[in-house]
Amino acid sequence: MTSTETPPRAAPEGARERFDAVIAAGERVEPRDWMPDDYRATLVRQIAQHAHSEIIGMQPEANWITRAPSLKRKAVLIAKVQDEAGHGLYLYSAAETLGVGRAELLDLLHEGRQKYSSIFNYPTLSWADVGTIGWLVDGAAITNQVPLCRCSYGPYARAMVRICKEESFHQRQGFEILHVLAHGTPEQHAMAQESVNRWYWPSLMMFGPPDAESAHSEQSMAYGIKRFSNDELRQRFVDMIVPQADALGLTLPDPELRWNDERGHYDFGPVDWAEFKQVLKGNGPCNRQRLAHRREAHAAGAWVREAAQAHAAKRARRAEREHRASEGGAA
Ligand code: BYC
Repeated sequence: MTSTETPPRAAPEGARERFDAVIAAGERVEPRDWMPDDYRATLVRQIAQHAHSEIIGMQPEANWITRAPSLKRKAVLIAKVQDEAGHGLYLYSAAETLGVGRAELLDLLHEGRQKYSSIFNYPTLSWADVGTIGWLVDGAAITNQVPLCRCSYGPYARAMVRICKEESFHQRQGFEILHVLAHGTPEQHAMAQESVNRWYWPSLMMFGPPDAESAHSEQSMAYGIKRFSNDELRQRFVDMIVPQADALGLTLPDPELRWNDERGHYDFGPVDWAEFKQVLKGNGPCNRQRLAHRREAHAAGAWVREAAQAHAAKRARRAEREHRASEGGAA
């Protein structure tokens, strides 16, 4: 049994009531507070999936670092990919406050027992994809993640504040890349449009299945982990990107997309949920490649982890010796 599958623990007297009161008041649950097992399990599941998405998400963009069209674009892209690694670290650290180690979570990812975002199983075929990922993928991420800054679990909410600031910058750089391409030569415009055509629908899938099929939404919303449902956030995203696409001079590949005066929102066509399910089952265009690459990178980094542990152990022994010496000196 792993620490992600801990047996149920009885609540100390009054703990459940205190927990419920914190949630009802919109306050924060902190690591040392008592919490129900299903609250902890849901957080571990979601934060781990989120962390895995950040580090797997480095791959499609890193694919273009060596081929970025200028030194400036290369420097910005390297910084963005490094930011994603940092987001992974904040999130694995947040998960650690729930009593589950990073090594264990990485094992679950590598064994295919924990998910990462469907979006990163699509290939980056052109330079325009770097712009589109910034605009649509980071745009969807921000739409989903800004409400998570108000998540009921303190360490996750605080990690999200910093992540969202960095994601906003990512989104702007993606929009700017696409703006330059869309206003460039006819070939550049066509490359930008072709890229948006490929990424638009998968970006809508990032918000998860429709509410009626979302296994966890109701409980997560009751616990103040999720603040809005999958469909609410998907709608918010579509409403945001339609005018942005106009500003870019690009079209979104949905003939049913139109403003609905009565609803005060854009209507949009049906998402291909069969494709989403296939990607989640491991049958997307790049699932195998992404996991194989991650496993290889992890194995190749073993010596770094061993060296860091040896260094930390040496420092701890020295600190211990100095402590003993100072105690001896004081005596
Ligand atoms: N992809 O009951 P539901 C980023 C799973 S990183 C894969 O609605 P929930 C970025 C779901 O896990 C983007 N799986 O679930 C990084 C569940 O499966 P399990 C990642 C998905 O948790 C680098 C099942 O389907 N962001 O933006 O209530 C560069 C049923 O779904 C997906 C986050 O992780 C999906 N798209 O809601 C650039 C944000 N959707 O666990 C950008 C935090 C659903 O029962 N996460 N599933 O096996 C969340 O907000 C929620 O977990 C979700 C899903 C909205 C994603």
